[in-house]
Amino acid sequence: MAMTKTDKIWMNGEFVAWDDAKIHVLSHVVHYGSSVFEGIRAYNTKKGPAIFRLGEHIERFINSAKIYRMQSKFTAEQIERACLDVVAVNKLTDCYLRPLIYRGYSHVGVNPIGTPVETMIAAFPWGKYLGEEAITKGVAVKIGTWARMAPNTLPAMAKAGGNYLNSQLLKLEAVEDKYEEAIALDTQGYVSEGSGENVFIVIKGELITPPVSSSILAGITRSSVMRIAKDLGYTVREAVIPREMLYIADEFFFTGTAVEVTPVTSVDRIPVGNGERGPVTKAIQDAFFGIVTGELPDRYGWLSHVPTGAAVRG
Ligand code: PPE
Repeated sequence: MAMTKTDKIWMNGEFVAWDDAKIHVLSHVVHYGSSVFEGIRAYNTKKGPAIFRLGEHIERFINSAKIYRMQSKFTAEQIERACLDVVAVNKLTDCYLRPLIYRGYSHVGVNPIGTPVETMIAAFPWGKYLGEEAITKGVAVKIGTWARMAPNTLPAMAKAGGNYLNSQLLKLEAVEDKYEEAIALDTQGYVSEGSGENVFIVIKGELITPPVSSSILAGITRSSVMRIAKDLGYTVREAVIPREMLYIADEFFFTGTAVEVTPVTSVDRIPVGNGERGPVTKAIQDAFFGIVTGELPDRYGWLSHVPTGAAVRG
């Protein structure tokens, strides 16, 4: 499962060789989880690589940092520019971008005040999140025994490194029990999200997804799918979902940058519908993959094309 290295990583405004992109072991982030991050995909299109919803990702990135009172030295525009550059410099086409703002090295102690706020962006190839067959065949999930963060504990709307300790507990449990993924309930017992994915169910042709008040990350793929589904003529609702609704849904799918749109075909070994990818999920996938790859018109202005050749800096 080793990752594919690329040439350069952007660190605080400079391109650094992949193997030299290091930090000190006493950095605040290593000890206290003080980081916020993004996951963004670029897809190869006929006009070269294009980054999907770059502006929205960087907006959420800056907002996550704001919640933790972290101020990057770089503006949203500079970070967007650096994302385009990091794809171009590494001559990537289909790839995943990982921007991170983190508290660096100055002192040990919880108090983060005075730590340097660092910014980095890496880009590298990343295939299908839950396996090559997941997109068509679907995945088996269980309800995790760990709940998502309670409101007023860790803010779920911030895409913070620390939140992923909860995600790791869920994922470890899923793998241990031979499932592809675990779904977390919120502390009230309602459906929240997967370890790294938002959830949608389809009941009688209507799409339902949990609201932000169910301790979810406000996913950008989630909002894209809501928009696509409405334009395809489906009703889409944000509603609190009781666990048992997952067992009786006609269809169930995940959304996320890494997972894209992936069908869920069983929950706690109970088949969803007939246990295969359903027609609504397929219709959403066709529209989603068509848009991200530029096969369908970019009717929402979601693609940022990566300038190549002379425009590339660094
Ligand atoms: N919820 C969680 C907890 C989450 O981590 C993600 C993305 C989503 C929902 C979907 O959000 P969006 O990507 O904006 O549609 N998870 C990222 C990290 C996955 C990882 O393993 O790392 C991702 O998909 O990039």
